Formats: sequence, C-alpha cells, structure tokens
Amino acid sequence: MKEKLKAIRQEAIAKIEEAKDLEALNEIKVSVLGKKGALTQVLKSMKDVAPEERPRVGQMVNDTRTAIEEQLEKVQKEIAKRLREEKMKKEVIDVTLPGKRHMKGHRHPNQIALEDLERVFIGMGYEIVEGPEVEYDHYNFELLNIPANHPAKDEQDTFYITKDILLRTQTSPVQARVMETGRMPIRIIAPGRVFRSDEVDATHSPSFHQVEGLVVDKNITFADLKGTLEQFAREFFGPETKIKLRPHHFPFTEPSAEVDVSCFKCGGKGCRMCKGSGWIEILGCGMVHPKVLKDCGIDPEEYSGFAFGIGLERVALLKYEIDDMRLLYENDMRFLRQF
Ligand code: 2NL
Repeated sequence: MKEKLKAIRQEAIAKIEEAKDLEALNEIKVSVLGKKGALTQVLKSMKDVAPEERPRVGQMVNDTRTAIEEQLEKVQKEIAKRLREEKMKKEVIDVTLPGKRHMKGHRHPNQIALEDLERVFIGMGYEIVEGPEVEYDHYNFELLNIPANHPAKDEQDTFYITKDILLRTQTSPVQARVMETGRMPIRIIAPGRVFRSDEVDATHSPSFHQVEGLVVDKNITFADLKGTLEQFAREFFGPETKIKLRPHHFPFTEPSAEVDVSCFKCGGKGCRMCKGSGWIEILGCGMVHPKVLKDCGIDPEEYSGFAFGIGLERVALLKYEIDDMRLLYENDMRFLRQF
C-alpha cells in the first residue's frame, strides 16, 4: 500500500511538472483525485487493510492527496502567470500612434432652416408647440372648416388609418387643440412632419414638414398679420426683403392670401431663382375663419386671429439653393456637409 501511494505521488508530481496548459493540469487532477482516480481507488481498498493499520494508511493517503493538490496549485499559478504575460505582450498599446479621425455629425438643412425660423418667432414672443402625427379627422379637417366633400379629404391625398383616424396633412390640428383649451391669448408656432399621398419628385414627397403660426387675441387685424410677416421676411431673408400679398382661398381663413418675398438672390431684378419675376412664393396665410374660432370654442365676436403656414422643405431648398427635394431625404454626408 505504501509503495503504491508513493508511486501514485511520484507519477502525479512528474506529470504535473510537465503539464503545458490548464486543460492538461485538469486532466491529471481528474485521473488522480477524481471519482475514478487512482488515489480514490486506493481509498476504496481500505476495507482490505487490517483495522489497526487503517489510521496510519489513512494518514498516508491524506498526505499524498495534500502533496498532489499543493503541486497542482503551484503549477496552475505558474501557467496562469505565463498566459497573462503572453497576453499582455500581444496587447501592447502604442500610445504614440495617431488617432482615428471620427466623422462628425451635421445639422440637416431642414433643421437649420427650422431653427432659424423658430428663432425669429421666439424673438416676437411666440411659443413652440408640438402635437401628434396621427390625428383624428375631427382635428385635422372638421374643426378647420374642411367639409366632408372637400377634395383634400380624398383618399388620393390623405393617408387614412381608419375612417376617422389619419396621418395629419398639416400642423393646424396642433393649433386647433391649443384653441380648444381656451387659454388666451394665443401666440404659437407649430412645426412638424405632415403627410400627403403625393408621388415623389423634385418638389414633392409623401412626408414633409410644415411650420404653422397662429395668433388669437382681442383686436387682432389683418395689419397685425402683414406687419408680422414683414418682420419675419426681413429677419429671415435679409433686411431689404419686401413682401407682396396676393388674394387666395383657404377653407380655414377669411380673407386668405399667398405671400411672396422679393427675390433674396437678385433683390427683385429677376434671375433664375425667381424665374425672372423678382418674387418668390413663400407661404399661405389669412385671418382665422370665424367658424373655425367658434368650433374650437372661441367667441368670434370677442376674439380674432391670424394664421399662416410655411413649407419647411420649400424654404430650405430656396435658402440653400438646392434644386431637388429628394436630396433632403437621402442624408448623404457629402451633401449635408455643405450647409
Ligand atoms: C400653406 C397654407 C396655411 C393656415 C395654414 C391655420 C390654422 C388654424 C386656423 C387657420 Cl388652426 N389657419 N393655418 C392658415 C393659412 C394658410 O397654410 O400654403 N401652407 C404651406
């Protein structure tokens, strides 16, 4: 028995010394100390040892086990140390190497135009409000005096989700919701994404952005509208800019007008930008229709207001002289970086 234990010990220690990696070490551990290991077999044959010999033999088995375990641990530590050193050597970081150049993000021309626009109106005391892109027919059409038989309500033009729920075709529903709260006076800008079932071309997209303005208070007149737009045009397009109002029709305003600004490229002489006319159409506006005020819960005898709507992409295309709207949606950095 003693000889056997000595042999097991010597063989195990020799094998452990030779082990090259942690797997080899584990194999040795299992083959000696494991359930079916050599030392465990010896322990099982203790029943054949004379009872008076058992404590001594037992002690010998334990000593053998401890010696093997100590050796295993010692070599395991050595191997782990060696592996760590090899890994560190492979992962040297050269801190003197030049850094990688990161691509910087860039504000989108739409965003630049929006922030410029918002800045002008914030300067005049307006608040920015936002609202849902998925709207009820009630807020998008009904409250804005757009009747059931109006061509804008055609499925050809509007994306319907159900009979009563749709993707908003303008940001006016945001303003209708503000009017409905009854908090007076109102002086707001409602920017946001709108949807119309249009084919994509150089000037159309099924999803684009609008910035609408609304002012409601006592004694608001058409002169207030005109003065506001004049101020806006001068701040946004340059101090020499003039505006021209042409009569128009919108169901939600009366009277209504389309507004041109004097060409900010040629100053009004006529160029390619203004197609020779000296004027560029920029927005639609008018005095809020009394029926719209009334349906939104505002007494049209006491209050009046004006509203206007600007196409953000149209403004961005003009301001940055971009000739195709599709460029605004491709997000090609070579394009975006130019603004
Ligand atoms: C255009 C015309 C316009 C409005 C939008 C409006 C909103 C409310 C009440 C009355 Cl809540 N009007 N918005 C008024 C006139 C014109 O937009 O051509 N936009 C690109």
